[in-house]
Amino acid sequence: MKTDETVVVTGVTSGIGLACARILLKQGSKVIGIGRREDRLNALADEYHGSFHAINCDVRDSQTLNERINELPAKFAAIDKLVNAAGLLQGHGKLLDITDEHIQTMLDTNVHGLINVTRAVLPRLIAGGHGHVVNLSSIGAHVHYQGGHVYAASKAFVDHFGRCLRTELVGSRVRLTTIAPGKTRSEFALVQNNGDQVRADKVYSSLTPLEPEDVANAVVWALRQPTHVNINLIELTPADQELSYR
Ligand code: 8X3
Repeated sequence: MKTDETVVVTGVTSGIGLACARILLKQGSKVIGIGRREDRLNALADEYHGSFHAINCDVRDSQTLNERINELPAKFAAIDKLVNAAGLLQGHGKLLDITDEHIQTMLDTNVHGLINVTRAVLPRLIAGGHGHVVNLSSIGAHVHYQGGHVYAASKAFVDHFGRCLRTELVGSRVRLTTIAPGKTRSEFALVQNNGDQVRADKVYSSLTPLEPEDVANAVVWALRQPTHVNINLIELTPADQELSYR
């Protein structure tokens, strides 16, 4: 499929965000990639010269985010779609085992960051009259498990925020989809384990995890449905992921 559209993707420097960007770019979309790692953003801009516009910004920083969106080059200024993929899990164990900093970072990124980007981009989606927002939630939003607390609840926020926002968007021709993946092989586990690769690898040792491309395929499938169809929610997990804690 060949497309002519501009898509904002957050969390674009790794994992699901990166996989979404690569598929979209391959299909001919222009991508505005938001991420914190300048070297990776520059590499993407070099690789997809002319089709990829980098915004080096933390989604928690709403002021910089709004400035960057408002000063987009003309070629990228009409935004059609938004994929909110930035999100993270930090720390292990029960609520009293994680630090205040872990809690703050997760809530600021997964909740406030998603709100910041959505508010910065939504006026352009509405103006275009055919927009689409895809929010990356998590299976953790739909099941409860020990150690889930702040992270899983932040993803439940993403689910519910999306459902409420969708009621506002009816009639605007802006669609909204929530994607809730289970275990997905990415730097997610490395971040959770503070860069400890051995511990990170153990996260995926008991099953064959989803690959970021598996999730990105679901994202792009939702984006490619006819305009009268709104995919509300997709939940996908590794075939072997235990869900008996539901
Ligand atoms: C994280 C998914 O299954 O590791 O978003 O809790 S899982």
